Order: sequence, then C-alpha cells, then structure tokens
Amino acid sequence: EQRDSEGGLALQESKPELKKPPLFKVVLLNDDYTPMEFVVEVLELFFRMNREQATHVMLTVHTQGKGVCGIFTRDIAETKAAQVNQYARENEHPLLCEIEASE
Ligand code: TYC
Repeated sequence: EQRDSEGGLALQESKPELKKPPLFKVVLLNDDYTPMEFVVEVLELFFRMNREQATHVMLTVHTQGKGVCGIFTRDIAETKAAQVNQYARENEHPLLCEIEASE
C-alpha cells in the first residue's frame, strides 16, 4: 500500500492542489564599497520595498554580511538576482546578489 506525501493513498485519492514548487531566497551580500543609498534604491526598485523596509534589509546585510531580499520560485529568483547584478555593474558598484535554495 503506497502513501503519498500527505498521507493519502496514492493512486486512489485525487489531489485537490497542484504540488508547490521549490522556493529560492534572493540574498544580498555585503561589501565595503557599494554606497548604502544605492543598496536601498536597489531594494526599492527590484523588490518593491518602501524606504523603511529597504533601509532595514540594507542594514541587516551591512551588519550580518548577508540578508534575504525575498523568496521566489526559481525563475523569478534567478531573474531578480541577474537584474540586481546587472544594475550594480552598470553603476560600477561591486554589489553581489545570489540565490539559495529555501526550505
Ligand atoms: N557596507 C557598505 C558600506 O558601508 C553598504 C552595503 C550594504 C553594501 C549592503 C552592500 O549589500 C550591501 N557602504
């Protein structure tokens, strides 16, 4: 007798919900050169944060070394990180954004 991840009987019980996709954190890394104001602007532009939220995340990254900007499905997380890195390079800042598996 096979049971699925929710304890239901596989093959016999239909699933009402689609399976949830894996999630990825978009993480900002600290560095010594990117201006604080630029990091706040990035968080407002790409993660729809207000100035207060953006300042809080920026200061977390500044003091802890890294911080989570948001959690998304893989495609969205990869796109956000690439957009941030491109924008940072265009403005000649070393700011680095990465993704990491969540859960
Ligand atoms: N440490 C930078 C400074 O003192 C500010 C900073 C914050 C840089 C967050 C990157 O992801 C970062 N100017």
